[in-house]
Amino acid sequence: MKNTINTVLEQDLDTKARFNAIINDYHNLVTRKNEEILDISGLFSRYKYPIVTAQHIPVHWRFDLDPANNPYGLERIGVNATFNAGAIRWNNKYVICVRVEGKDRKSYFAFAESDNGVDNFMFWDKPLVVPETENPDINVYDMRLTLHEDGYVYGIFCTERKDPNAKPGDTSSAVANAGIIRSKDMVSWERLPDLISTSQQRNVTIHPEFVNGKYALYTRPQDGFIDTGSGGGIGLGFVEDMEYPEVKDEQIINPKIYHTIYELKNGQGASPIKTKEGWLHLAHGVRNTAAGLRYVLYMFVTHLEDVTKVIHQPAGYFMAPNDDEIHGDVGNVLFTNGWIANDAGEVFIYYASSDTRTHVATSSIPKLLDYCKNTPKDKFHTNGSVETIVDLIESNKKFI
Ligand code: M1P
Repeated sequence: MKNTINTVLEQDLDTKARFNAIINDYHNLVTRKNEEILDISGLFSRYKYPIVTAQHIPVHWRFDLDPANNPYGLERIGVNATFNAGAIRWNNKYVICVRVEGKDRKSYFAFAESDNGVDNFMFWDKPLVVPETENPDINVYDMRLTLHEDGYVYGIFCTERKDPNAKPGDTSSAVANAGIIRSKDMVSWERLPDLISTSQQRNVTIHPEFVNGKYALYTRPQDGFIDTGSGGGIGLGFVEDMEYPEVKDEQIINPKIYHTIYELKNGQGASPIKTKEGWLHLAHGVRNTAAGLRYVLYMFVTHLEDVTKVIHQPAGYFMAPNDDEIHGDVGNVLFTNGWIANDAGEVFIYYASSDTRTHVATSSIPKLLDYCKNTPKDKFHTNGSVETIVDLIESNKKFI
């Protein structure tokens, strides 16, 4: 996949000319028009170019542009990947909060905005300095942005720290939890306590409305840092006060299930979108293969009044990595934690491929509802799938 336009590599330039060429390449990249590619399924369109790659990170975040300090014009602070972006419609712009991972493996958040949601994303002036709790975050990632009816925009992300119970010499064990910030202007952010629950957590986001007067949070309880173990599934729990975010009455509303695309684990994407016919959810499902884990995206709809109740769930995946998307830092992964429905009912799905780059796919609320309501359900056994196909063939006989 060609991510950038590297004229600078084709030339032998002095330092100043090199910087000019780098800036010129950057300008061409961030102003390039994207091109819609219709998917044969009719469910969504992909776009030719990823919307954010490592090369989209502003030049002055990466290079010391003073030739006196940097006579060879070298990149000083490299970027490894730009992925798993939260998203929100804000001040008439499509705003994404990108997980930028440096070459040092640390992730941080950087906001970027676009007028049309599919190209020309420009980063705000600086990355976000996330306010800390008394227990500093070692790594942060995968922000979900949600405008709640209480008037705050909540940013819920994964905060990762070394496992305090790791044995001496174990330099890998970590603990994941949900960190929470909120803002009324998307500029100054207040850090709230981390989620208080009975397990490790990742993929947490807040329902945009109160449910019976309480905050409702989608959770993903897990026994360990990677394995969900006996826990897992997409949960829903209730919090009375976000300043003391203790999750109560957590229940699994969308479990992991044997021999499905969410057999090993799953996780809510961004907060659900309200429609006249229910809450539209986009999530990721994971299964294990001989080649490692495979992450795909799937959808379901919950009841407008009873948000714990799944009322529609198509069998199988909605989107899976295509031939380009399958490659990257962590291959065979599509992941989403941001989407935007605009006033016209168009839906912009921000997804990342293989923990490397960020893309957009577009669809619409009517199409997604039709997909969720009318795609056959999973019958969880092979003959059930064949019966479904045979039924379709029979009903199509009058058309062929
Ligand atoms: O590497 C794939 C994804 O793995 C994790 O997701 P989950 O907790 O569902 O397994 C996250 O680290 C995510 O950032 C990453 O994209």
